[in-house]
Parts: sequence; structure tokens; C-alpha cells
Amino acid sequence: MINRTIADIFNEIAAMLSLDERPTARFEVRAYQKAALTIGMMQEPIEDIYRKGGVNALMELPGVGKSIAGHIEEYIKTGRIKKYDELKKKYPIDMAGLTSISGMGAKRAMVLYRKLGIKDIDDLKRALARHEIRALDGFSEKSEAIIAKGLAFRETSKGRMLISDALPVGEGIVKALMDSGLVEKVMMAGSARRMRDTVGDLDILAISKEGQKVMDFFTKLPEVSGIVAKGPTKSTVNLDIGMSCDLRVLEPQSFGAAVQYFTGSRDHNIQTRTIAVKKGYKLNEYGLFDRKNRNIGGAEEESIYEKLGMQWMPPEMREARGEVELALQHRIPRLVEPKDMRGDLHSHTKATDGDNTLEEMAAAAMKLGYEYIANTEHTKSLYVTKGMNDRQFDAHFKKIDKYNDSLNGKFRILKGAEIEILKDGSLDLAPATLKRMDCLVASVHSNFNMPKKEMTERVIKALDSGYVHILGHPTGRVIGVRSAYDIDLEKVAEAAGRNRVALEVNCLQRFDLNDTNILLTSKYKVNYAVNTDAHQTGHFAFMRYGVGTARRGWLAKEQVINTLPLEKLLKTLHR
Ligand code: DGT
Ligand code: CA
Ligand code: CA
Ligand code: ZN
Repeated sequence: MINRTIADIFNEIAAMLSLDERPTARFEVRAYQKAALTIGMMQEPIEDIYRKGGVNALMELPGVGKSIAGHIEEYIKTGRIKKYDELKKKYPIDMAGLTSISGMGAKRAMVLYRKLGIKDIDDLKRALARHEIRALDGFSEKSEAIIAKGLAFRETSKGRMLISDALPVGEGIVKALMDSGLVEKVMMAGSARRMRDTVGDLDILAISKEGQKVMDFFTKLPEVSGIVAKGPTKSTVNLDIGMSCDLRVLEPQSFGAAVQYFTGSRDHNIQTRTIAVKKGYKLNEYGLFDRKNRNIGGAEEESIYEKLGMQWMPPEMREARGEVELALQHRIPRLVEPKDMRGDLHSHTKATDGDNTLEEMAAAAMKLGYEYIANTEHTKSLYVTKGMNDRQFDAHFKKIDKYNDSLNGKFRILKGAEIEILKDGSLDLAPATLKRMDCLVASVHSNFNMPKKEMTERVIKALDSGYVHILGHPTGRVIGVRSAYDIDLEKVAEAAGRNRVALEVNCLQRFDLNDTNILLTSKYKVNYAVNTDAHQTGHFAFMRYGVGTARRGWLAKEQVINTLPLEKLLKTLHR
């Protein structure tokens, strides 16, 4: 899957074009950024779309016009994009890397290159260490500090990649191995199997009698950019997407033990091994061995847990947070599953900052078998998204009513909004409009730097208004972009429970609430909504990761409101 590679190239083209003086360059920059955003997040391999429908199918993707579709075709056919190569010659610097640091635009990167010869992040680090940047024209001690802070934030998330970027690539490799005919079994392990929100590297396990051939095949896959180590039972490669991937080839009698061990987590393994030792066994990646060193349960993961007197548990729970104790007592809860989801309660259309029409979003949701979606456009205070005012909502809701009527009950669009929680905790629409909402998501998108106490009061005031159904992305973090704001989630959960407001598990690059915050808040009698926050039809596909996060927070189907059939959901929302 080359989606991420192409998105990176387009982002870099955009960064380089932004140095262009032509008045039209601005539009080109935006076009490349838009295409990069769509392609980078798409779950279907772009090469498959091209193979099935050619350039025309590419042009149906949001933000992809004729010339960009041409570039994609060129890359698929030749592995290069001429325009990119030409720009790279003109600007021999790592623009994408440098501009990914918050506080560093393309223009600044160019100044740093011309004045200090900074070509990449390593050069930048050196210049920061020597305080060379603050002395330049147009920079100051303050702007230097902002860049240093941006770099530090990047470093803390360094090397880890969003599960939604990593897993599709890993699954592509799993499928390629399966289709190769060289393996009997192949499986994803590691943090990707545990559905952790970010992944450090991919861990794949296979059974085969032809280890050498499997490794030859694996190390030559098109996704591979370099070989780190290659042997008949273990190889490690670097992938184009900027992450490494381990493959281990195993004997059938060790496969289950390896799956258990390499799924992890490390702390879960340590606890599990302690239980084995107490029983007089030895547990490692090759098997479960009794006192006479016979492998008594290495072939199947289930049999290892069984022999240890434990109930099998979903990989998402294996983080040493009490799941081992529950497994020993055979009290592992039944967790919510992707197939339980009957709709999505947070989505945007072209009416504000989305890319598709209401009809297109509904059609995509119906195709997934959903019974409903909530359309939740932004509200007026969020100018950058073309947020709507009361009058606009009135017109918009009439349109939704008409569309729902035309569907004859086959599907329902719930009328909603993603309303701004203003600095003082008030909401930015009139009560008459708020009363018409089937599903009101309320979110904080401004003044992130308030003290904890004030932020907590701000949000609770919104929940106490009586109009809110869902608290959107409750901590405000965006992975790789911005960390969570300071807020007392336990107090918020208590207020949400009291007001029967569901807390959101937002899947679009946020995973907010995350697993630990779900575990923290679920002590209070509060429900959750797992939402994709779709801004285009393709984003509905992120639901599986949100459900993964919910499972990591041990949520059952009953705790997630968008598993309810439409009528029951409406009753819950209309409390
Ligand atoms: P990642 O790659 O950082 O997102 O996280 P994981 O969990 O995939 O970690 P990774 O790839 O380093 O190792 C895969 C699994 O192998 C890990 O979840 C548990 C197991 N493992 C690795 N190192 C150790 C260790 O030192 N002790 C034990 N008990 N297990 C380990
Ligand atoms: Ca891993
Ligand atoms: Ca690994
Ligand atoms: Zn939204």
C-alpha cells in the first residue's frame, strides 16, 4: 500500500510550492495538501483504486483533480513523480520533515536553509543547541523557543505511527504472505493486534517449512524500503511508511506460544509468566513446558491460557491493568465489537468543513449497514470551518427533514451540530435551535490553555445546560499535533452521568477519549459514543479503531449508545 508515501510526497510538494511567488501557487499548495490529507487517511490501497477504475476513479476522491490523479498514475507506473524530482532539485532540503514541526512554516525553513544551511531536522537540532536561530532577521528568542518546543513534542511521539496508518499496511503484508502460498498460517501480533492508538513497529508471525523462501519474498515486497536483518526464522525490514516490520517464521508446535508472547504487552507477559511459574511450568515464546520439559500447550494461544487456568481474553485488554486477575476468576467481560455498531453520531458535510454532500454521506453509511448517522455541522464561532448560525441551521434542518422523508424509514439522518463550548461554558446557538437537535455534540475548539479548574467548570457548565447529548473529544488531544488540555475527567464524567451525556471516543487521529481515560471515567455511570467525526465518506472506515480503543477501555456493547437500534437510541437521546 503506497498511500502514505504518496501523501508524504504531496505534502512535500505543497511545502516547496508555498515558496513560489506566482499568485496561483497558493491554490496549488492547497490542492496538494487536500489530496495528501485524503490519500494519507484512506484505508483502501490507492493502487487498487487505480487498478480497478484508472484515472477516473482517482478523480472521484475528494480533493483529487486531473493533474494530481496524473501524478498518482505516474507514481504507480514509474515509481517517480517528475514534478517532485524537479522541485527537489530546486530545494534540496527535507521540507516535509522540517515543516512538520509546529512553529516552522515553509518560508521559515527556507530562511534557515539560506542563512544557516539547515537541510533537515538534525541540522535544526544543532542550530537550536547553539542558539543560532534567535539572531537571524525575522526570528527572536521567542520564536526559537517555539520551534524548540515543537521539536520536543515531535520527539516524544517519534517513531510511533497512528494505528490507522500502520495497520492497513501490515494487513496488506499479511495478505501478500498468505497469497504467496509459502506459508500455512500468518498473523499480526504486537501493539497492532492490541489496537494501541500508536504503533512502534509491526510484528508478524507465520508458520512455514520454507523459511528462506518466505524471507526472500518478504524482503522483496514493494512496501519495503530496506533490509535491517535477514535470516531464515527472523527478518526485520524498514517500510516506506517510515516504520519497521519484523517477521518470524515458526514451527507449528510453537505458533500459539509465539502469538501469545509477541502480542504482549510486555507487562501482561510478565504477569502471565509468573502464573506459569507458580504452577511449576515454564512459559516462553516457544511453548508452555511442564516439569519434564514437555511442550503442553504451544500450538494454540487459547490452550496456553487454558492450561494456566485462565480465561482467554481479547488482545486489546492485555496491558496488565487487572485483566490477568479477571481471567483467573473467569470474569472477562464481553466487549463491544465492530459489528455491534449501528451508526455514527458525529459527521460533517460540505455545508461546513466536510468534503461530501449529505446524500453521499448517507449512502456511504447505508452501504456499511448502518441505520443512522448524526449530521453534526460546526457552529458559527468556529469561523475556519464555515460554522453555521441559527438561520443556516434552520434551512439545513429543513433539507434533512425532506431527505429523511424521501428515505421512507430505510435510514435516518439525525439533526445535530458540533457546537462550540465557548470560553465561559456557554453554547453559541439560540435555545430555539438547540431544542430541535436530535443529537448535539459539544466540543472545545478554542482557548485550550485554561487552568484545569476553569476548563473543568467550562465543560461542566455546557453539560449542565441540558441540551448536550455527547461531549466531543473530551480532552482535545490530536495525536502528533497537540496534547490534551488540562481537565478533571472524573468530575466531567460525574457531570456527564448526571446529565445523561455520553462521552465520545473520537476515532479521527484523536483517539479521545483514549483507553486509560475510558477506564478512569467508566467508574461513573456514564455512557459512551464511538464516533469517527467523518469529514468525508472514507472516514467512516475508522470506526474499527475507535471500537478497538473502546475495547482497550473494557467497554461493553451496553455502554456504547450507537450500538442501539434507532428507536431505542432516539429514546435515550430524548431523555
Ligand atoms: P510497539 O511496537 O512499541 O508499539 O509495542 P509492542 O507491544 O508491539 O512491542 P514490541 O514490538 O517491542 O514487542 C512485541 C511484543 O513482544 C511485546 O508486546 C511483548 C513481547 N516482548 C518484547 N520484549 C519483551 C520483553 O523484554 N519481555 C517480555 N516478557 N516480552 C517482550
Ligand atoms: Ca511492535
Ligand atoms: Ca517488534
Ligand atoms: Zn467534528
